[in-house]
Amino acid sequence: MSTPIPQPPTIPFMGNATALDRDVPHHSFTLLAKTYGEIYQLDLVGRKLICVSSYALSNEVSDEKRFQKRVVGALQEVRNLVGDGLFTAQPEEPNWGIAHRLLMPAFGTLAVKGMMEEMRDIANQLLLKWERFGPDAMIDPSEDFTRVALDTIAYCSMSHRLNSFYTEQQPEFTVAMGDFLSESGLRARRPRVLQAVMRGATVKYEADIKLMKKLADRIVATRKAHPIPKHDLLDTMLNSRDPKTGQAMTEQSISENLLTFLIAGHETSSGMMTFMVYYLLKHPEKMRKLRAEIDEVLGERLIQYDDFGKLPYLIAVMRETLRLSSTVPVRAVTSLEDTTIGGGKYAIKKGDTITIQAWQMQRDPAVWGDDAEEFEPERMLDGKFEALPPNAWQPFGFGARACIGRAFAWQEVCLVMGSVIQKFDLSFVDPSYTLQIKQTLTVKPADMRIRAAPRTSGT
Ligand code: MNH
Repeated sequence: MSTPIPQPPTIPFMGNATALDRDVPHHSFTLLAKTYGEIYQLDLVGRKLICVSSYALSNEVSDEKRFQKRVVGALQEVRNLVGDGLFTAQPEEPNWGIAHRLLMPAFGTLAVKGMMEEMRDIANQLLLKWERFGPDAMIDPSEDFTRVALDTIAYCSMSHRLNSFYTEQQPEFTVAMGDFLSESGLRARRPRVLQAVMRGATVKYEADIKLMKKLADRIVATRKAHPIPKHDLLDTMLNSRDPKTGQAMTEQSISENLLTFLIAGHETSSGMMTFMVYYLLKHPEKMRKLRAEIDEVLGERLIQYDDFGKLPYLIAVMRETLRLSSTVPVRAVTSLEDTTIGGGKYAIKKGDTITIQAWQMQRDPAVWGDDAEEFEPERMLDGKFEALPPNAWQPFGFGARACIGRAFAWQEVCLVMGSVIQKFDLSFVDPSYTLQIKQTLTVKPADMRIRAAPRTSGT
């Protein structure tokens, strides 16, 4: 006999929609997990959503033979811009397979290694800015890491310079993308009748989409007309064929995937770097340990690709940051059959949507012990990390639909954060700052301000 899945009390017409915080639904999911435990379900204006928070259940629904990614909610709205691009394609859409097979090698470790100097070009812009602004400047790390991440992905994928570091405000394109992502989230949670009267928001939403599409289409068209002797991702998409079907990507699909990289490749990495600064500043002894490792390996010379393998504590800090604060906080799958999970305990219907709550799952004491809530990079050192149970650390998703940009993000964060810690003494402007969250498609720290004092040698 299965047990009913707990559900908070519903309100007529609204179901549980009012249980979710308008601006930061992430807070509500945390609260609901505290109240209802490893599993609960919500009725979101006619749509049933099952949420799992424990490691055991998350691991079970990470079985691709039984469950498959489903694009729902905010991600469904993001399709308004990027259609069936890699991130937002439904599993049955053929463009996913074509783009996936064609792009996997282009995002492989070796290919990404070849992007090192382009990544450095952009990273240097951040380092120079902080150095020149000096120790008294008040820095919004989230903004500057967004500049780094977005400029890096644009430069590496399509050799286009967004030049975000050369304007005081974020460039028009960045603003349009941020607003588009926030509004996509809001649209997903708005009842239809309300959406219909949101005229102003819709006009702005459509204008943002148009602006971004125009840039991507222009970049593709320009490259087609004027090829350059460079093998970036755009070149791969224009000139390779899917090894399985022999098909080329259509121009529309190329443009939608370029925008996909920009979306998927900037908030995720920039949020991760901002969380990393937060955790290191909250734990000065971990910062000292990381600093000592970097000083010993690098001294004052430039960080190189080969150094990443010699900085195990840096890697552990990165892993631990993503465990506690996955910037993609939820993933959705659907069941391929009527089934049960939890050893027969909970009945699941074919087609039910289940979300994996990464923040809860990656703090499950059953895996991480009593100090699961603590920032403890030591538990992520090589050896221990490999010995974790399957899917216990899953900030990049899983299976066929796992993150294609993982090697890219890893290299970028190693380079940027390794250099930042090497060159600056960071501090909070307000030492009593506690973590606030901003949510769009991803989550990141909000309202955090830091200072970055260039280190004089020997400190
Ligand atoms: Mn990324 C998919 C997290 C950096 C491009 N990414 C995913 C998924 C997660 C994820 C989780 C799976 C989502 C789902 O199941 O619905 N991604 C991250 C994190 C970082 C990240 C935590 C950085 C830190 N991602 C990047 C970068 C790029 C990128 C950088 C691009 C250059 N990610 C993608 C794409 C997909 C994806 C594309 C979709 C892959 C697919 O479905 O085939």
